[in-house]
Amino acid sequence: MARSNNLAIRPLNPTIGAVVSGVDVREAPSPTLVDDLRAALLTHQVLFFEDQDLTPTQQRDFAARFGELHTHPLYPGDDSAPEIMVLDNHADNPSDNDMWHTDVTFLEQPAMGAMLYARMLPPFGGDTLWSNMTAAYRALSAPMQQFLAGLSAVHDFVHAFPADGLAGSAAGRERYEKARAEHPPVIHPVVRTHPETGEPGLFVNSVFTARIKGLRREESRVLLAFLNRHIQKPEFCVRWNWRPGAMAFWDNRCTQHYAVNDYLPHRRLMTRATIEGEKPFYRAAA
Ligand SMILES: O=C(O)CCC(=O)C(=O)O
Ligand SMILES: [Fe+2]
Repeated sequence: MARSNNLAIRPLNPTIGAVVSGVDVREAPSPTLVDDLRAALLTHQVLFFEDQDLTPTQQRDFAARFGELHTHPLYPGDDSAPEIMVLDNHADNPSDNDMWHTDVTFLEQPAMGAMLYARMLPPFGGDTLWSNMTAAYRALSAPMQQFLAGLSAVHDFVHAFPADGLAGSAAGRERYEKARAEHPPVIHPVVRTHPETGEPGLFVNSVFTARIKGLRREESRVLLAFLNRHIQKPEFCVRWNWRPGAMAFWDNRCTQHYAVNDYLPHRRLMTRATIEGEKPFYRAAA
C-alpha cells in the first residue's frame, strides 16, 4: 500500500496503542491517508495524534472522513458542531466515565470508532486507558473461549443511565425519557468477530451489558464480573497521559476504555466525534 507522505507510526507497547506523526488533522486527509490510518487502526486499536490545534468543526470534518457521525442522545453537543459531544468535567460535574466500557453498545449498531480531543486539562491526572478485547479473548482458555462464543447478551441504555441518577431539570428529564423510549434493550454476541480483521474479541462491558442470555441470573452476574475484571489486566492496556492538543482515535469494535477520575476539583474539557458502525456478529473461524 502506498504510504502517505510523512506518516509515521510508533507503537507504545506490543499489544495496543501507537502515536501517529506527520498528520495535520485540520487538513482534509487524502484517500490514501484515510486508508493508511484505517490500516494502522486495525493494527494498533488506538492511535494518538499530538500537538493538534482544532476547532470542534475541524474535529468533526476530519472524523467524518471515516464514516457517518453519531450524535449522542443524552450528552450535550457543541454549539457550532452538534455531532461533537462535549465532556466538561469539574467539581460541579464529575466524570461518569470512570468505568470500563465500549461506547454506545446500547445501539443496534454501536459506533465503529471515536475521536477524543483534549481542549483543557488538569495540571496532572486525567489519563485515559484503553484495553484490547482481541488480546483479552485470546488470553482465555480454549474451553472458555468456546463457551463464550456461543452466547449473546442484553445491552441496555437504562443499565448505564438509570432514571434516578439524573439531575432533575424538566428539560433534562424530557430528553432522558425520549432517549430511553428510542433505545430499547438490544442483543449482541458476547464474542464479536471484527468485521475487518475477522478476529474474535470480547464484547461485553460493565456499563451497558445487563445480562447474558440463557444463563441463570447468578451465573450471568458472576461470569460478567469475571470478564469485566479480566479485561482490565495491564497486559491488554495502554495508559495515555494527555497533553493539550492530543487526539485519540480508537476502534470501538475491539476495545474498551476508562477515564481516570483523579483530578477534581480541576477542570478537564474534552470533545468527542463518534463514527457510526455496523451490527455486531459472531462468525466461527473457518
Ligand atoms: O474522557 C475520557 O478520557 C474518555 C471519556 C469517554 O468514555 C469517551 O469519550 O467515550
Ligand atoms: Fe467512552
